[in-house]
This record gives sequence, C-alpha cells and structure tokens, in this order.
Amino acid sequence: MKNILNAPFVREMCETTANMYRLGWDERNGGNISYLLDEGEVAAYLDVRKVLREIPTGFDAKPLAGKYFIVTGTGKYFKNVEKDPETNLGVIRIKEDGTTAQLLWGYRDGGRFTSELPAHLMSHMARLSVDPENRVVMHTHPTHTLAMNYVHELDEKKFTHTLWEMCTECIVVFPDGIGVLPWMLCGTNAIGEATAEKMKEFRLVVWGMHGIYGAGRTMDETFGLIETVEKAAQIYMLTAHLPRKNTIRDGEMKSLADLFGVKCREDFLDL
Ligand code: 2HA
Ligand code: ZN
Repeated sequence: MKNILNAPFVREMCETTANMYRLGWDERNGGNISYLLDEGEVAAYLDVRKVLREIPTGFDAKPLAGKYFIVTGTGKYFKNVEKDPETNLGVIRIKEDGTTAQLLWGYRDGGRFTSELPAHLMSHMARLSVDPENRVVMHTHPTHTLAMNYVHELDEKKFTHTLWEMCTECIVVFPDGIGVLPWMLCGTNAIGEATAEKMKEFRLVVWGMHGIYGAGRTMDETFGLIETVEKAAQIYMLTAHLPRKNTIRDGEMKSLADLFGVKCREDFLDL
C-alpha cells in the first residue's frame, strides 16, 4: 500500500487549500472542498474494506452510494491542511443507505466532514446529472466577490453581465453565467437543495453575502472559475465608484464566445 500522504488527490487538496488561504479567501474555518475519487485511485492507498467510523449525513444521497470523496473537515482551517492533512481532511464513502458516510481515512481528532456537506453532495448529484465528468465542488469566501454582493444587485443576469464586462476572458471562462441565491442560513439541507437546483444550470453559484460555490471536472478548472470571477469582481470594486469611460459591448462579448466556440447565456446579453 502506497503512502496516502503522497496521493495526488491529497496533494491537490493541500496545495489548493494553501493557495486559497494565501489569497485571503478562507479566513479561519471559511471554505470547504469535496473531490470525487475513483475507487481504484483510493484503493492504491487505503484498504477500502476498513471503515474507521460511520457518520450520519442527515440527508439522502442515494445516487452517490458507493462513491468516494475527499472532503475538508468541519471547523478546520485551510491554513492548516498542508501541515496536517490527516486531521483536516477525510476520505469518505457513501453507504448503500445513502444517508451514512463511511470514514476510511482522516478526521484523526474525531472530527467530521464540513457542515456544508449537504450543499456539496447535492451539488455533485446535480452536476453529475448534466456532466458525468464533474468531480470537484468548492466553496470559498473570495474578498472582492463578497464585497460586490453588498453594492451590486443580486440578480443573476445583472451580476453575470457586470462580471462579463470586467475582463475580456470572463465570457469565455464562464459562458454559462453565475447563479445567485439570496442570503440563506448556511449548513442546512435547504441551502444545499437551493444550491443544487442552480447547479443544474450553472457551474458557479453565489451565496448572497456569504461566498461562492464552483464546480468542475478538475481542481484547476474549478479553482480557475472562481479565480476568474474574483478577478472580475476586483476590477468592479476598483472602478464602480469612478465614472465609466469605456466598456466591452454585448456584441463584442458575443463575438468572443463565438471565436472561442463556447455557447454563452445569450439571454444574459442585450444583443
Ligand atoms: O465551513 O464556509 O459556509 C465554513 C463555511 C461555511
Ligand atoms: Zn462559507
């Protein structure tokens, strides 16, 4: 059995959480990541028949029964993942009942997965239903995106459009736009269900005055989505209070989408 601390999926979790912490997005215990793993990938590092503990999830994730995830721990700091992955991360498998997580590795101090597991697993189910290759769900509190939530309307079309205008690359990176939820109580099944509903349509979902969710096929893709939104939000926050002299026009955005061969949400443009 190979050392799990060298497993690419553990390394990716360490590198990504460290990166996000240093960007200032994940203060204290802010943020969480879940990453769908292949059984073969896990079996190279762990005896998958050896369940350390069973932890009830409090919701039904039956479509994910038998699936493996590496997930950040509740109350754990992104700042600390790199130096102690086995305490701050856990590898779980969803049991056949759909409502129990079997812990195979991690949460060494008796901990458990993120309190946002409902939003994560429900988002995985929603994304897998539209993209069978989806593997990553990421939640974070990016500073400028969050700042923008206080001064910009929380309307999907308007929010997406403003961000598309802020960097030429935006419409190419997230042509499907951004779903927006109002402020809701986090850590609940209700916010999980609302997030998953949006995830059928969007790979990015803003949680009003809280943060953002991203989903993608790889860690890089998912991180890149959120990073691009955050960059655009930063440009917005640097310019929103100044007289606007120039802008990228809707027709120009459409021609970018066409050039790069992506299908954008045309109803979010005024063509
Ligand atoms: O896990 O970010 O939304 C900490 C959070 C809750
Ligand atoms: Zn949060």
